[in-house]
Amino acid sequence: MTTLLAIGDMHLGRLPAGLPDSLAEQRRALGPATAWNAAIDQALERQVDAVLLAGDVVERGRDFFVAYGELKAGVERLAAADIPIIAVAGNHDTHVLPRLAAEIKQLELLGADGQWQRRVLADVEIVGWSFPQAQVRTSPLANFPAIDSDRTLIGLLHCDRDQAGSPYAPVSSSELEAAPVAAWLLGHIHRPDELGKGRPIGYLGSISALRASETGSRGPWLLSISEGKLRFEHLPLAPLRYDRLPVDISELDDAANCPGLVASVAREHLLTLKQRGIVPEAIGLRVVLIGRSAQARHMPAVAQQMIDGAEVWRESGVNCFIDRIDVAVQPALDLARLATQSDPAGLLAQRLLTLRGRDDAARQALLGEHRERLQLLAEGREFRELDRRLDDDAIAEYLERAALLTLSRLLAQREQGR
Ligand SMILES: [Mn+2]
Repeated sequence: MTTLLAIGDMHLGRLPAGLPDSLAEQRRALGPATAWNAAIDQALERQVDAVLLAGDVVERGRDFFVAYGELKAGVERLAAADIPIIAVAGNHDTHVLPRLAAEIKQLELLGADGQWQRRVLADVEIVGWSFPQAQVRTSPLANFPAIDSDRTLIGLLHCDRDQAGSPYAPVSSSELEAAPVAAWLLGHIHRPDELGKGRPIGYLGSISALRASETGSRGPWLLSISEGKLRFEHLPLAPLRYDRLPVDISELDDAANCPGLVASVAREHLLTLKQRGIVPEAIGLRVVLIGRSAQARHMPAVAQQMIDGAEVWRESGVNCFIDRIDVAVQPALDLARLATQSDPAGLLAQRLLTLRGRDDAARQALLGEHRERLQLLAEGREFRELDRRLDDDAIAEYLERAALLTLSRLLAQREQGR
């Protein structure tokens, strides 16, 4: 059996952004260098046959010395155990990675000058390509070599998948699928794909969260290859993680109890993580208040108070902080009664009932009116990383939320007018 530890975007030299003030001093300890060291511990403990780096190992050229120190210490520990380190360069480290490879002799750069290159490791062969300059507008797969090998082939590449016109080595899914490799280990996109499912072609993801939008588990992947069969295991050893935390306030009778409820849901979340063996140094919670409540319209103010007064707290040995709070609480309203009225509130209530009802022509017409506009927004650069596919349910959810908010404001105005 051959085992490989595959690491995606590390960006050594970059520090996590947006931490609360009281964790600012720990920024370095919560950054990618800590994850890199933990990954090396795993590589040594599991005695892997090689460590693979899928590009953007280093954030910028001027981080040579930061990366040199951090990378070198790790590479030397691996080299002492005779574990090779094989890397391809990405768009961030096009120039600095070859320089580091020239200085650190155990670090092997694969596919220099944009030429595909192969590296044999027992019964496995790694085939990789490195960025020759910071921008590459054509697909590197156009020059993928014809390979005649009875070893299991593993592709290692930094690229932008299914983004035609991207300056970062655009490749299409169909090109990746057509290549004669057993797996593609990709770098560039920080959100990891589910490599354990189906044909393993996907992004390894960042090794540790670099910003709050990088939610969920981060870390290297352990790949075991035995008689041509591949097994993937994600090792979520990132020192910093962010998670979306839905908190249902439907049962809350007093808004003043909201912080306590958030704390208890956070506690449960951390216990669940702990049971899965995931214990980061710090966790940023992206709270989403959900549910239906008569207090819905007070919740934005409650959320703001919580954010203003938020401090880091310890839970299960982890530093917890609230990164943000979104309010998606729906007002508890008697829609059926409202819908009998012919005023704006009544018209809104009717549309809400249509949205929640069965999928008939009226509902489709309503969704159709907004599909294109919402899709354009979702594809905007700001939201692209969210990778939000807008199906009918997602559109209905957005429309419902907007309509309910408007409706509760209308009703509040009416109350005040009385
Ligand atoms: Mn990149």
